[in-house]
Amino acid sequence: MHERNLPLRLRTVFISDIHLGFKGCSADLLLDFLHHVEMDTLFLVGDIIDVWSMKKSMYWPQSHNNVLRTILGKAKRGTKVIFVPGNHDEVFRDFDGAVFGNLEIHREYIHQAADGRRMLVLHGDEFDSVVKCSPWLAKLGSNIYDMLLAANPYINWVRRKFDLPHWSLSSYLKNKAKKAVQYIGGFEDAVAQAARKRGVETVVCGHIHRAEMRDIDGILYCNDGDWVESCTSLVEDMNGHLRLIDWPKLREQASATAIVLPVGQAA
Ligand SMILES: [Mn+2]
Repeated sequence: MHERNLPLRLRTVFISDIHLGFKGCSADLLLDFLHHVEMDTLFLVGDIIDVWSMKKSMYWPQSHNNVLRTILGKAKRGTKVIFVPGNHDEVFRDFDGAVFGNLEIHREYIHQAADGRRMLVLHGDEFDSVVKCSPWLAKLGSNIYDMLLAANPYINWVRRKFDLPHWSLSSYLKNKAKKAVQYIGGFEDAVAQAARKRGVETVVCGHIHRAEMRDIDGILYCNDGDWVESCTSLVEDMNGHLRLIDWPKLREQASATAIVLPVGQAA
């Protein structure tokens, strides 16, 4: 099933929140993506290995190994790999500044785009305390929605048995959704504000598993998404144009011979 198209040549690829060692990781799709792209620099923007999850239960299938091997293989063949650890792999933060051939570890990094503009790269968990609201509320809402919907009649049947008032799923979810939107907005604003303070025009982060590229008061906020659910990445082409790639969607749209990048935005 391997197409013979040429790999996409990119200047930079940013991926994060892969969560290797966690059952939810979409390793096969990521491998497919990595086999289709070549880049000068690969940024691993944190939560690459889910050390938290592995401490709870050991899970390490062959495909997760293959992801690491593929990345290290690219480093061996000349790609500069820059690992900016996240909160799930924060043990690697102790290695800030370490250089292993083409692989470097940095707490955060300033990347220079093809047009010379400076891009601050960080994972983003440092802004959880600023936002003061659980990032998982955002995910929770959508994940348990179907489950709750199905359970709703039973929940209310049980509540009636105990003479409890009727519980409204829709108002519960409305509240959750509102909190999720507040959280995401607060997070994005906090990241953009930090970038402004640092004197850069562009910031790249991950952490909240929500791909985004938009202007926030003059700062270009980029979030490369995740490889648990959305399977997204941020890429910079040879001219310094930035694009978000939704790999499953792009794969579906691709012709038999070529994968064409979506129209991008100047970095
Ligand atoms: Mn994270």
